[in-house]
Amino acid sequence: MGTTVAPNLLGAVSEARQWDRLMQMAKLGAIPGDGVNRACLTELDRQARRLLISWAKPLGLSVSVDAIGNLFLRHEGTERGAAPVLTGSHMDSQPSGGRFDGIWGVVAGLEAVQALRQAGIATRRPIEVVAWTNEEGGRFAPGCMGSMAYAGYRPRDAWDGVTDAEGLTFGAELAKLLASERDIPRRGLGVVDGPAPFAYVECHIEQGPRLEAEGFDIGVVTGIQGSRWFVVEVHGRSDHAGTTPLSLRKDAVQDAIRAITALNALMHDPADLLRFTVARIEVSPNSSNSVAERVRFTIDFRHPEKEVLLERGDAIGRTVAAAMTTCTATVTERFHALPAAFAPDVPDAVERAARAQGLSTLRMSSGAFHDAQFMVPLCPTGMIFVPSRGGVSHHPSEYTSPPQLAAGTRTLAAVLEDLANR
Ligand code: HGY
Ligand code: MN
Ligand code: MN
Repeated sequence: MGTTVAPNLLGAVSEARQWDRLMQMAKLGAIPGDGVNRACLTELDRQARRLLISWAKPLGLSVSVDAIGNLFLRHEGTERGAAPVLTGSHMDSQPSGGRFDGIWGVVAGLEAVQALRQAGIATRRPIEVVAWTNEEGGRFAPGCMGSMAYAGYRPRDAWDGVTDAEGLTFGAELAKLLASERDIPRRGLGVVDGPAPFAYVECHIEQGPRLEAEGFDIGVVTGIQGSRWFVVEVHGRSDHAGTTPLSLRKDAVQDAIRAITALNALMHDPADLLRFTVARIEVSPNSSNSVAERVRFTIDFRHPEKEVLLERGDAIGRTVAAAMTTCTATVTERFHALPAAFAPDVPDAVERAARAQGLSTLRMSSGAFHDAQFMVPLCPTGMIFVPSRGGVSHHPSEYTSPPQLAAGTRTLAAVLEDLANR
């Protein structure tokens, strides 16, 4: 156990050390406007993992990696064989992301464990800090591959053939990462190869406006809305833009527009609860004077109610087919995560820990998806939110202040001490 340097656990959490680590991580993939572009399984991702390990090893934490690249930092408990308490998040970012989405949850987990050790607090259960592979799904769709494989929700090799914009496959890029980490001990894959964790708690920025607008310090997350991702491919025929009469065209762009318009009608929600996003559209041959032969566009559809998620989501295929006039279309579902509700154990522990520190708390659900939702079937699960300035995320200007982040990490430290001694 590290030398006892702090009178108590909360005093051992260092706002400055945490902020400094986040700013070091933000340099790996820095983009203008204080943003970060650090896609999973890239050289930048490998550098970020090595930086995290360089902070963990001097603390005496043991480092391991599993078959899908999830990275674990383990703090031993007095009862080595006890099921561990798991905390963490993801290190990959959106292409035009911020300095806190995901990475704060990993750095906060390390900070909380370091504080426990510096305060000389032993825990009965081991605590493991995890960095999940590919939560964002930006480079390789879908997101949450690491946590889905860990939870046995999908086979480890389910996405090996998925390609990125350069045509590189997830399987090949994962193999490259694992080869670069040959020096790191391997471990089994979650509940596929071993027992479930005792509990899971994840720190994450809110990525929405409520905590700031309503003046709360900590979000006690009670659940996560459902998400479904689809890819639509519209197939037409490329023709000369100057010579081909409209009556003979099979214009994939025009039919894709009809499909998106019809989908907007399908997804209309006067209550503005439903989230329907088309944000990636690829056209080929993508030349101004050749009629488009193919359009590929993504759908990100979310809703807090399972019935709506299933009913509207299952109507996407026939809505697209009905919109075709001269082209054909295929619709493929890439991600299917039903709404997840957290059992009271961990949210109650979060609320208790925050209030004991005089922090104000708001019970709320998450509009963003998180790795936590795949932990729900395995063990008591919860999340700790801190405010996002202006509710902004997935943007370089994403911001949460050092004191706000430290309040979240002190809450995490208290929750980990509580859960790891149950
Ligand atoms: O898209 C999401 O909800 C998450 O931020 N990756
Ligand atoms: Mn995230
Ligand atoms: Mn994100």
